[in-house]
Amino acid sequence: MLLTIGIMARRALIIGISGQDGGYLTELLAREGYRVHATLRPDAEPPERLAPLHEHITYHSADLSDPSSPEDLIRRIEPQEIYNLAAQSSVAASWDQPLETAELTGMAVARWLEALRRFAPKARFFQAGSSEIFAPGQGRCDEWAAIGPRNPYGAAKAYAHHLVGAYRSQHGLFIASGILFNHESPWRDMRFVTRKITDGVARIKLGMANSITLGNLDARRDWGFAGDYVVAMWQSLQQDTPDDYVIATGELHGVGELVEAAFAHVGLEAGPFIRMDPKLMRAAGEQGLAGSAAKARQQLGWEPRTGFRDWVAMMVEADLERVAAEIGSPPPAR
Ligand code: NDP
Ligand code: GDR
Repeated sequence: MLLTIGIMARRALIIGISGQDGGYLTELLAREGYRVHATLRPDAEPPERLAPLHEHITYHSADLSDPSSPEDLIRRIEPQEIYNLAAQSSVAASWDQPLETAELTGMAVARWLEALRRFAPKARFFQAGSSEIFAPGQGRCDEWAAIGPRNPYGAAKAYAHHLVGAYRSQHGLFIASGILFNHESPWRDMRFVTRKITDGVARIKLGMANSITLGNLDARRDWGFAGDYVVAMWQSLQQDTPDDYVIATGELHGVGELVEAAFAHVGLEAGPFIRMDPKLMRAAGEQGLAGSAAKARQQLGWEPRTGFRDWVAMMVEADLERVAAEIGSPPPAR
């Protein structure tokens, strides 16, 4: 007699699947054999890039500002792993929307942790934290670097960071957090400087634009590739104990350097195409901080695999293809 042993797929809940990291994390979890449950705003459709993954995903319409939403979802789905990626994630926009940012990027985390404590204390929870919690002017930041946010987004993430630590020690819950430095990809939202630049370069190359307007070209960031960073998120939930991990490359690059690299990829000099707008300049944090991912390397075996020029090239190529399709022309041959 043939015995069929049904192996139940592990259930993960991704809060904020429609953003950049949600797509890469879903790819990873699908490869690992998970059933992925995910929240979408009421009436929102899943983004087109998730279409190839639809057979792995169950979508749940959720209004994250509704206090009962985490409890309802956790009780309905009974996830073993929860990844909280949802946030108002733009530093610049957080000055225009400080209350909304505090609510979704900060307060909503308290609602998730409380629902975890009450209804799924055995589930594992990943919180997407940010390097924006750190005070400026430090050397390479590890998990013990001084906290001193300089904008409403960083302040909301700092609140969430402290809350994660408090819930972990007070209630013994498995809550891991990634203190994530900037990470980019072709799925990055256009509000962020990398994508603004690579989209601009593609449009200029294809004759659809003649300039890109930017703020501070001397601003520096520790940038990596998003596809590498979601690996650390997953790994941090596969450990014996929960912890905080800085996820970073340890390298600083300037916005001007990124502009040069993106234009060089299509064989153009950047100079004639760059315009400056003082309104896009920021008051603080422009020197940039580098991160030390030594703990993640050691405990998770994580490392950034994709180099600066490689992911910049990947983004430019993806934007060339997309813009060419928009205007009905083949991407330029090189
Ligand atoms: P995105 O901004 O691309 O995605 C944010 C997600 O949050 C989207 O799914 C978005 O949904 C959702 N969201 C935003 N506002 C609301 C709302 N009011 N109600 C419901 N959902 C909402 O972020 P990333 O994928 O780049 O980042 C993932 C997480 O990692 C975020 O928490 C971010 O702060 C953090 N992080 C990211 C870094 C990076 O460099 N990418 C670095 C450090 C931290 P919708 O599409 O409907 O707007
Ligand atoms: P950041 O990302 O604020 O670091 O937050 P962003 O890409 O917006 O800015 C990076 C740097 O580029 C400079 N800059 C410009 N930025 C934008 N957006 N537009 C411009 O035209 C421009 N010109 C220069 C900025 O001043 C800044 O120095 C990202 C987000 O993903 C957060 O969610 C995350 O927590 C942090 O990274 C770590």
